[in-house]
Amino acid sequence: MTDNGPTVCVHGLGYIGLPTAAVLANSGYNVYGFDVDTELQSQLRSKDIPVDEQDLKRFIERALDDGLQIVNSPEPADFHLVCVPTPYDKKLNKANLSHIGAAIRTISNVLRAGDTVVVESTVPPGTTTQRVRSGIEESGLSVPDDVLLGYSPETVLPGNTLTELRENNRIVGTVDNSPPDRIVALYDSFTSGDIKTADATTAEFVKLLQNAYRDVNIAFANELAKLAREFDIDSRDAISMANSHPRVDILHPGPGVGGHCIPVDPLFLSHSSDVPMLIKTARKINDRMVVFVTELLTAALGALNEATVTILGVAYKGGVTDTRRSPSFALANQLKDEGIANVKLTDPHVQETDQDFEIHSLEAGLTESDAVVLVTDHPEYSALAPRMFTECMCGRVFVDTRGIINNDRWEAAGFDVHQV
Ligand code: SAJ
Repeated sequence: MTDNGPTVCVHGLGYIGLPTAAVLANSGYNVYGFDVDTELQSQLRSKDIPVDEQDLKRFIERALDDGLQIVNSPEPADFHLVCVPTPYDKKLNKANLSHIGAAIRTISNVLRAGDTVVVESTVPPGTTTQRVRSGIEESGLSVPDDVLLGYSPETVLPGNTLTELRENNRIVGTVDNSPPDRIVALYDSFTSGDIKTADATTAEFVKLLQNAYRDVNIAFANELAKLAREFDIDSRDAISMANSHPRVDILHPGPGVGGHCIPVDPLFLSHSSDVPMLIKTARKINDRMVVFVTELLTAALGALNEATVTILGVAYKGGVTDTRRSPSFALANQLKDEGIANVKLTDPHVQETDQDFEIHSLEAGLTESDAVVLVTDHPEYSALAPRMFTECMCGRVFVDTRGIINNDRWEAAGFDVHQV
């Protein structure tokens, strides 16, 4: 830490807060990192960094060596960045903002006139201007006269965090149209992307519609995959040809949409409004892809109840270890509901999960299996050779929901291959 540079306290050291704290420390700020999880605090102090992107892990290690301080409680700072989770509460059918509320309360304890508070967590439009503002004002300081309050969403792609943190464009929104310059300068210190300014509610809305856009685009691709099957057409060839048009850019069909952002954020837009139809339908289409995959499997296998099915991949997408809302679990549950006797999950990057499923090695997963369903587009799966499969499995059905295996090769090895 330098003695008199500006100070930042980052609240929430998850997959966004921790990298952001590290890049700010690397850009000359004195940075405190605070998380309510005391175990995480001590883990980080002893450089045990729960991050699987190697470049990012090394970068955070260096930042910790160079002065990023993990603190037991929030410190006074010129900037407070709020990067806490905002999960969707299924029962109440709305965003759970309790972590934001708690963060604002602890920030208020150390907040001084002249400080800046920026929310990065994904929130329903209006949260910063209403709930966050009133939380801050309970401290006796007023927004924006005493405290500059803004919202700036993170947009990094898990798997490519460090690069996207440094290169993506950003939006900075402020409350009551207050001048955003201080917040812009903070982000400008580490991003080469453009920084656009707006009001805080627009910035919140933009974050949600980016993820809703992706969800809708994937739902379109998934609907096309289902339609293509009716015409006995390869959906991926068709989409790729359609995308050669200069104004068409359809994403890839698959087993459904996982992760903790894209399946959730559209709900933040739609839960309290009657307007969304497309956004809600896209959610349904993507969630129901596991039913389509089950239909493909049923058609190939005939009777399901005695079958053993192996699911290749538990991570929500290729190259990551994150299993949150992975379509693999939804599919495994769907297959069990359909009466499949034995569903085995396997993943080279995942050893255990918080779900009620054992994770097998590839070999154990394939043993005595009637069919495999490739769910995660891990790079190593596209290079799989049929040999271990033919040696271990008793059946020869392969459903590839990602279109990444070489059909000819697997068909030549005796497999009945089906693609989404
Ligand atoms: N998927 C498809 N077909 C595709 C692309 C993705 O089925 O063509 C699936 C993936 O397999 C995965 C899910 O969608 O299950 C989501 O993966 P993703 O790579 O599209 O996105 P995330 O959830 O890893 O990250 C998204 C990104 N948002 C956008 O691209 C608009 C990221 O930039 C955000 O920062 C992140 O959400 C977030 O934190 O909001």
